[in-house]
Amino acid sequence: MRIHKWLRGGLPTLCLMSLVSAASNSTQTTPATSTTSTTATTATSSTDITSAFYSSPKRGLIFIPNANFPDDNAVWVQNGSDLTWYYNYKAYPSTEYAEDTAFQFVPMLWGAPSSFNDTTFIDNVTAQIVHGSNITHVMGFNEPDGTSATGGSDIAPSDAALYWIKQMEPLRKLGVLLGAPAVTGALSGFQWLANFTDACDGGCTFDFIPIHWYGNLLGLQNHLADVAAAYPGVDQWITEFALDDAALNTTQEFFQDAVRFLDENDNVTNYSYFGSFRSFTSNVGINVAMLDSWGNLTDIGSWYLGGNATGIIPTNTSVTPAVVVPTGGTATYTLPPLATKVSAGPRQWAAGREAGLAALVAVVFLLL
Ligand SMILES: *[C@@H]1O[C@H](CO)[C@@H](O)[C@H](O)[C@H]1NC(C)=O
Ligand SMILES: *[C@@H]1O[C@H](CO)[C@@H](O)[C@H](O)[C@H]1NC(C)=O
Ligand SMILES: *[C@@H]1O[C@H](CO)[C@@H](O)[C@H](O)[C@H]1NC(C)=O
Ligand SMILES: *[C@@H]1O[C@H](CO)[C@@H](O)[C@H](O)[C@H]1NC(C)=O
Ligand SMILES: *[C@@H]1O[C@H](CO)[C@@H](O)[C@H](O)[C@H]1NC(C)=O
Ligand SMILES: *[C@@H]1O[C@H](CO)[C@@H](O)[C@H](O)[C@H]1NC(C)=O
Ligand SMILES: *[C@@H]1O[C@H](CO)[C@@H](O)[C@H](O)[C@H]1NC(C)=O
Ligand SMILES: *[C@@H]1O[C@H](CO)[C@@H](O)[C@H](O)[C@H]1NC(C)=O
Ligand SMILES: *[C@@H]1O[C@H](CO)[C@@H](O)[C@H](O)[C@H]1NC(C)=O
Ligand SMILES: *[C@@H]1O[C@H](CO)[C@@H](O)[C@H](O)[C@H]1NC(C)=O
Ligand SMILES: *[C@@H]1O[C@H](CO)[C@@H](O)[C@H](O)[C@H]1NC(C)=O
Ligand SMILES: CC(=O)N[C@H]1CO[C@H](CO)[C@@H](O)[C@@H]1O
Repeated sequence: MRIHKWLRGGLPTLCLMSLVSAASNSTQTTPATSTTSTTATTATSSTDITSAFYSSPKRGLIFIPNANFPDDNAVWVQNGSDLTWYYNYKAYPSTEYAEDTAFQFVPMLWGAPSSFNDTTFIDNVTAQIVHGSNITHVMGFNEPDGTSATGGSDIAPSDAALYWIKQMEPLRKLGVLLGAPAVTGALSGFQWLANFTDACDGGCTFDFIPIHWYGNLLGLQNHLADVAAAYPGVDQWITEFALDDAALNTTQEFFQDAVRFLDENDNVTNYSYFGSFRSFTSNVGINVAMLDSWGNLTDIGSWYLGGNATGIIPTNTSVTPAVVVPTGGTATYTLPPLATKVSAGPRQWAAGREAGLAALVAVVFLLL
């Protein structure tokens, strides 16, 4: 597990970061997160990075609320974009895309509700369906085996089972397919899911399994094979993945090889790449970014949308926000009584010049 930069540029990207103990380069042969008993995968031989790429209906958007550069929101739904669905870690769609019926929204119960009796999530999702929203899939907790320090929702499996039975399971009666809790790519993820399933005692059903991976191609391949062995026949959605903190050519090679692998893998029905932000705001290295510092699509960004290389190089150049969000305040939110391990009290976010802005974004992110 590594320490990550927090909240640079005010983006709440920390909330999305997976715990990774695998090495972040393509030379490692035994991912630390892989269980050796179930896999004997060798990485598919890497191909040269190609300028022309291709589109895929499996691709979706991780939408990160972006108060500083609102014009960027149009990039992902521009004419020709192959992105068909998105999630935003929330129960309800982002206003930016609320009217876009071609861009399917997938709600998520991000973490523990404010109390066991707080049914805001299921009430809201049910109301959306009743009002005619095209909701066919709903995802469970985001990195419940991870702590808040890395953006995990930090829920005990036994608590999560109670929340699931109350607010997720009933949605299946409305014809909605449920995504399992999206655990981190670390070994603890498998343990957490097994404990969750035990605690559910047959009361929790998932139709697909969201997966997070930060690391190299072989690690991704082994991890997906491990998940397939543990949960055979369950559709896999790779809802966060990237080779973080690597050189640009290595990052691009990973992107193309990983995306080809996911498209060819019949177990994988959907995937969303971690990178829909400007390079200088990234907390996982500038080279993963789909936008440069000014909001132009990088090669990876264009490839992901179904286009060809743009030749735009991501940089670490800091750009002044187009919209300055007022600063000040400390992020707080009500701690759920059933949740464990979460330290109590108001949260102090990252210090530094962006702390106020970051705190505000974090409040919006966590409360809305
Ligand atoms: C790749 O990862 C291995 C194992 O963590 C490490 O020993 C090596 O230094 C890394 N190589 C590069 C080029 O980063
Ligand atoms: C991706 O997810 C959506 C749900 O939002 C689903 O309708 C769609 O069929 C999936 N894409 C593929 C290629 O399976
Ligand atoms: C979108 O792109 C297609 C093909 O390039 C073109 O035929 C169509 O007119 C475009 N639509 C808009 C609204 O720009
Ligand atoms: C939760 O709801 C149950 C059933 O309505 C009720 O008995 C209980 O007092 C409520 N708990 C809280 C903390 O409000
Ligand atoms: C869901 O919650 C959001 C935020 O509170 C609210 O704006 C929206 O109207 C709710 N949707 C429904 C259908 O109740
Ligand atoms: C819902 O979205 C899916 C995926 O985009 C699409 O296949 C389906 O036709 C949509 N259904 C309705 C009723 O709009
Ligand atoms: C899973 O349960 C086992 C047995 O109670 C416990 O030792 C372990 O810490 C739990 N792991 C997680 C990630 O919840
Ligand atoms: C897909 O899942 C099945 C189990 O359902 C597994 O046997 C198979 O190896 C998986 N394929 C890949 C490419 O991981
Ligand atoms: C990336 O560039 C470095 C330096 O030019 C080179 O040594 C390395 O082989 C390249 N890696 C890939 C994957 O192209
Ligand atoms: C990408 O480049 C290829 C080869 O030059 C070309 O055939 C294709 O039309 C291009 N795609 C787009 C979306 O421009
Ligand atoms: C980008 O610049 C910031 C200072 O503005 C620095 O803290 C950070 O380490 C740099 N990131 C990279 C990946 O070079
Ligand atoms: C090469 C390129 O397209 N650069 C553009 C990046 O975005 C800025 C701001 O929108 C434009 O001014 C550049 O022309």
